[in-house]
Amino acid sequence: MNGLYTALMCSFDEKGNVNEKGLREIVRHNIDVQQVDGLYVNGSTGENFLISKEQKKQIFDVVNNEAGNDVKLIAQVGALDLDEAVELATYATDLGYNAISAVTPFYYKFDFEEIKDYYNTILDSVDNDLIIYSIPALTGVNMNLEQFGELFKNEKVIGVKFTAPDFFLLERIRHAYPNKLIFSGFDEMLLSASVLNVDGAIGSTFNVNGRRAKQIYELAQKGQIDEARDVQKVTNDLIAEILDNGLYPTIKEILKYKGVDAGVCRKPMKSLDPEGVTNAQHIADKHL
Ligand code: NGF
Repeated sequence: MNGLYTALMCSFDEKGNVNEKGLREIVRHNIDVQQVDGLYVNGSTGENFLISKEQKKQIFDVVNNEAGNDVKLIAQVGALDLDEAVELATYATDLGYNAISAVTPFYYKFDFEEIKDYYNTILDSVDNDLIIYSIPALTGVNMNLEQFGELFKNEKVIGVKFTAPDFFLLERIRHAYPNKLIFSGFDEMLLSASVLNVDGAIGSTFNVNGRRAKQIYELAQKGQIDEARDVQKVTNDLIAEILDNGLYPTIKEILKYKGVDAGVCRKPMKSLDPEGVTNAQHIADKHL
């Protein structure tokens, strides 16, 4: 399961429906042009928390059908409705997804026993491996080394998608659990995470900048740190401008500019105004 995974965007039409043709184009663009090793489906970048259970299933289907066996597939199934999480985990597993992933339960202040029960409940119901999705900035859930260790005791928990700027904790997890997979989650920090020997990365900007991300990761693995730093610098020039203009709508606009029918974001996420569209096109011309 090592390697670089795109946190896959989904194409929606103006009414918020999944645009299947556009979604297929995004999948192909990531496989054929960005040449990533895998796709992380229905994560934050896929606007997972803005869509219905039926749409999540529809997206799992379409991506699986388009990608076939070309790349590895991870299905993010985490949901506050634990029955839904179990249903989605079963659905994606039956489709043949290589692993599932689940965001830590959020909004309510769950204690650690509740978080552990959430993961074990999902895993008891499916014959698949799971990657914890830890993203404290969005969930407010900050787990420590011991708590990760407690979740890792379940052998079906094979790793973590670590989306946090805490390199102390990242190094401690790497050192303590050499056999678990760690995926770096912040694209702008990929080199720093790669130096700490992560097993791969999952990122939103890989939808448009996947080849450079792979270069950073591979150069770091070979110990070519100066070269990797140069590619991270160019990457961060791009990411800084994408973040300034609005993360997901700008990535969609860049995809559209490249001929990929990426559609619009689901409300209440805003679309870009005409000035934002022009900015996105300038960003693409300048950096891609
Ligand atoms: O979009 C976010 C929110 N994080 C992504 C990524 O960690 C999310 C990251 O690539 C993800 O993998 C998913 O869709 O589930 C950032 O967009 C990127 O580093 C720019 O900051 O924090």
